[in-house]
Amino acid sequence: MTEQEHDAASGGAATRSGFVALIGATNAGKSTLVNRFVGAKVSIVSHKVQTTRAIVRGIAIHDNAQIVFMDTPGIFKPRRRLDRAMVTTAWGGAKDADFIMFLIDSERGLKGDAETILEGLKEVHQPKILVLNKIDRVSPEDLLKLTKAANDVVAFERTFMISALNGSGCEDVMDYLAKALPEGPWYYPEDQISDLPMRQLAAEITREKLFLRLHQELPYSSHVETEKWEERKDGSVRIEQVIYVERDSQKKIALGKNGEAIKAISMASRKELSEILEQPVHLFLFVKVRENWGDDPERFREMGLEFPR
Ligand SMILES: Nc1nc2c(ncn2[C@@H]2O[C@H](COP(=O)(O)OP(=O)(O)OP(=O)(O)O)[C@@H](O)[C@H]2O)c(=O)[nH]1
Ligand SMILES: [Mg+2]
Repeated sequence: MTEQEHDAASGGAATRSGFVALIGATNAGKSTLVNRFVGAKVSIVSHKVQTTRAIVRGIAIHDNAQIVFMDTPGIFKPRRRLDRAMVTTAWGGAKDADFIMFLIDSERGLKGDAETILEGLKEVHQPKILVLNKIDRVSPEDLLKLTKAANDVVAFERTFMISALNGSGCEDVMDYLAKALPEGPWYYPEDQISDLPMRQLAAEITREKLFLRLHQELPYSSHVETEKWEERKDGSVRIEQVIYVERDSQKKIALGKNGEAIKAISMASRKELSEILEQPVHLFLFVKVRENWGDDPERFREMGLEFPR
């Protein structure tokens, strides 16, 4: 679409566009919110911490604005090399954005990582809004206290109270951003909702199922890559993916007794992939041990992360 056509589509008003980075502690609900704004699943979600590993751009159109939401990894105190890469990436995302959205899990409040991030935000100079999420879990009184405490540290343009899960308050955030972003042409074609290549989204969907199904340290020690993608004449697609783990004992857990775990993960992933792709999917999962993949620059490149030295 040309700029003129955009103008026509938006009733003559000038188009607006920009990048909005979602920053927050891990598990605050950033990915849930991006999916809600976009109206489709572009970023994986789990109840576990450190689900998102690289920046995922989810693209939404609201009124005459194209808003590019940058879902970032949650910020926490890093231990492993992968942790460091994730946290650096999150702050890097903030630097590249026109607008910063600081998302807080209202139930957790400003404890721990959220407080550290708030301090860090003092050094970030783009306009910032505060978004209190999970309001379905807390009292209005606590929300007011939290609003005050956070605004005492950083001058936010506005504070919003939302539930990314049930959608309450989300429209107000979109209304605000659509007006606040700078005038300019749209960055992406109108029908594009994400910049993640399909192969990578498919790997992420499998990683989500792994996070949901497996416990303890395994989700954090694993990594999924799509190795083959073959469109078939009958309209189906054959996808081969490798789940990398670090140790043989982890491979056993990933496979499960009689292969039950891997079967369940594969079924759940295949089901969702065929919904997203709107075609039958044949999914083949392989579990491979690759010691220290968490120190392998190639794996980081695959994930879209810088390799921290
Ligand atoms: N009750 C409630 N739960 C929510 C809400 N928004 C998100 N959640 C839940 O919070 C958990 C974490 O959500 P994610 O979207 O993965 O959080 P995240 O901030 O992207 O987490 P990381 O990627 O690990 O940094 C999931 O179990 C969500 O279902 C909400 O508004 N209310
Ligand atoms: Mg996330």
